[in-house]
Amino acid sequence: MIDAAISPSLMCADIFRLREIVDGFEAEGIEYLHIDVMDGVFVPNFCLGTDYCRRLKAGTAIPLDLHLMVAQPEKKLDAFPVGPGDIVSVHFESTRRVRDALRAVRDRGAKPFLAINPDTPVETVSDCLAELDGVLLMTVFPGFAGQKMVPGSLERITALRAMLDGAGCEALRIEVDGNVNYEKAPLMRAAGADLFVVGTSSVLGPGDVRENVKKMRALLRREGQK
Ligand code: S6P
Ligand code: MG
Repeated sequence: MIDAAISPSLMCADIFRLREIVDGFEAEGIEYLHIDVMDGVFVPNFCLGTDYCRRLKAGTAIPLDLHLMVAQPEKKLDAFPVGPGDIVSVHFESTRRVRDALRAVRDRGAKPFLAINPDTPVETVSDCLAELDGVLLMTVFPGFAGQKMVPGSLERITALRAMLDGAGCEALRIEVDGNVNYEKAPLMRAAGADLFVVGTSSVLGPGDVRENVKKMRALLRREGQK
């Protein structure tokens, strides 16, 4: 079982407290910072952009976990400051050249992940396994924070893990994104997820951010030891 890691979704972080929040993440050993990039085309919303990523990269050593919800991401990668250690997820549904997009991520030294929407069959990833470091399995439809998990998501995690393991890809991560709360995260972990995007439902919801991280870690650790 791959070690569990946490990737807080910065679109859910109060911009007026961002420095303090990122300092807290550094102190807690957070593995990645999840950045939602939305172009108003692939999803009906606009979100964090290139300047935000550059400022973040300059201000912290925590690797970026870039979630590109943009049309034709292969044409836009150069605008983002990604390199070794960072994750870049491109959506299967966002381009007809998804393999080119994944290779472009690898060419920049970053880790290519394939993101799939809740209504995209998990088998879709099987064509791209050689290009991947992981799969971002959406547990909500992309575009907005604060949604409820789409029913059937746990079963999809189980099916994807079985498919990856069956193909000899035990080292490929499964990242889950959407409504990762304290109740569902252990269930997602038990189903085979290992990278958890946490937002308004947990770590960036009510309460102290560092205490919330500790609580989430304890829940994931307990589940991982079963
Ligand atoms: C949604 C986006 C996500 C959200 C995250 C928010 O399009 O990709 O990363 O920011 O899911 O967390 P929560 O707990 O509000 O669902
Ligand atoms: Mg996201």
